[in-house]
Amino acid sequence: MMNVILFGAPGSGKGTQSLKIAKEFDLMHISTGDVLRKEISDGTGLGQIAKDYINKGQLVPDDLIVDMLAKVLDTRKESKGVIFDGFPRTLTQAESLEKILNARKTSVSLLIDLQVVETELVSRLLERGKLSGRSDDNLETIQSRLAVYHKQTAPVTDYYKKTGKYVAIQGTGSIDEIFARIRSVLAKLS
Ligand code: B4P
Repeated sequence: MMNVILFGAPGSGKGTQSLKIAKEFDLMHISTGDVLRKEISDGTGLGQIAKDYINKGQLVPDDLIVDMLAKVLDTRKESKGVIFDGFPRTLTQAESLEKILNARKTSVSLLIDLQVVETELVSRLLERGKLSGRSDDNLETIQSRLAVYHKQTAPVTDYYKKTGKYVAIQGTGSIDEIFARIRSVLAKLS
């Protein structure tokens, strides 16, 4: 199985590129951000809790996210692998993912780190905010999301660097140019 983590700061293009990767390589796409937004729009208990964290640009607590991810994985078993979009975002989540996948007799194949300079991240998210109506795409929340990313999420890369499952890809240029870079890395895996 090919289990790929698409990693990067908010606005780095994870959601955008994950859709293309899932289609090209026939992988299940799991975006924890999308699952949380669905929980919010469905008005579930988890959604009620998640809403406050998302609106402040903070991470939803690990135990809630890990349970949610395990459930999503088990509802969609048939695929050649998974593209994890926006997960793991903390070291605890990375350790939990390993256990969850090991229990299902599989493991992470690779983490792809999409690298984009901060000015570009902010301008992409502000641009999306004009159309998306997303409650977290405003300047104050974006700044908080970026600070959380540097403090809690960026250290996750060390976990994968140690096991040789890390590759950095330049995340600027056209969407198709970036996808071509990702595809050439994944083609070697599949
Ligand atoms: P996410 O939904 O994952 O939001 P994100 O980090 O902003 O990335 P997204 O995938 O949406 O954006 P993309 O870079 O594709 O998370 C939202 C919130 O949910 C988090 O802040 C957190 O509170 C919570 N959450 C989610 N997962 C969690 C977890 N595991 N643990 C705890 N909490 C969690 O694209 C951004 C914009 O750039 C788009 O408009 C796109 O069109 C544009 N774009 C993409 N590529 C481009 C390119 N090459 N050139 C120009 N624009 C481009």
